[in-house]
Amino acid sequence: MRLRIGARLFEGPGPFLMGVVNTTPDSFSDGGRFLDPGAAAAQAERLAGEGADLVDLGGESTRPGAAPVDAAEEIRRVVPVVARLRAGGFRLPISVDTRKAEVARAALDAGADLVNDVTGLADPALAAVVAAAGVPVVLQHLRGTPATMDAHARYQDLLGEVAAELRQALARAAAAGIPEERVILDPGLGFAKTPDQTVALLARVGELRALGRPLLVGPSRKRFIGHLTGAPVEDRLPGTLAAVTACVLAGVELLRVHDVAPARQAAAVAAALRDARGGAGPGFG
Ligand code: HH2
Repeated sequence: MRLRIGARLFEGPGPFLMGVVNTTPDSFSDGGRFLDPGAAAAQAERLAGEGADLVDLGGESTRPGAAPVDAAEEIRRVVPVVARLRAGGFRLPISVDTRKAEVARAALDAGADLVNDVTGLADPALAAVVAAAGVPVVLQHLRGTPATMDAHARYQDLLGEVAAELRQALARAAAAGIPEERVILDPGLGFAKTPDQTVALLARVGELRALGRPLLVGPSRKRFIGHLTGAPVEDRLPGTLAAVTACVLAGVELLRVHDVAPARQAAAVAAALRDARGGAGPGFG
């Protein structure tokens, strides 16, 4: 990949790690821990120290069935954290995880560098904000909304339909004036996918490289790991690291994780294996 995000040029196969900080009361794994802006900023600094390449700040949980948050409340949660980090000289690019134009605008004004939209620019107003700011954007695959997505997990051809819908998201971006060179694509693990579908998608994620854009994948602590292992959310790090390894071997450039230090180690070993065999392959073997 070759993409400037804030002050940093991301170049090469990576993998690069996006550390997650949720300033929410109800996120599925870290809800309630970083609601205070000082605690959230401290967590971002901690993840930077663990080797994150950028951080992703979210003020609304997108877990299935999560209660929606209005824009003013989401701004109140996220923007003080961005402002505090920038005032303190935080050196990493900051991503804002939002599907709302007003939140993106306020976070970008406060110093965020990237918009991470789990809806893949379903809202033209958000596309317009991204286009006007000239920032890069993550377009994630989703059907419906986080509240309704579980009902939309029906596919004849899972990989083909996800790829086609990511192409539609790219077209929405282009129509809004966002050049393809600024787009990162994400298949959206667990978003409008059952655990079995998530595993099936992960097994073939490398095929999405044919879309021609850098890939971001977020396996961290997700439901499919619990489904496969019975592990509760707080015990899903080993499963997360297995998924990180699979992604790196398949050529995924960016991983969104809560546990940066362990993911850094897994990603380093996986990247060495990938490179020793001459690069990413279609499978993992
Ligand atoms: N997953 C979550 C949130 N945002 N963004 C992208 N691009 N890809 C993902 O897979 C992704 C995402 C869900 O995880 P988390 O932020 O930990 O939980 P919650 O949505 O409950 O805040």
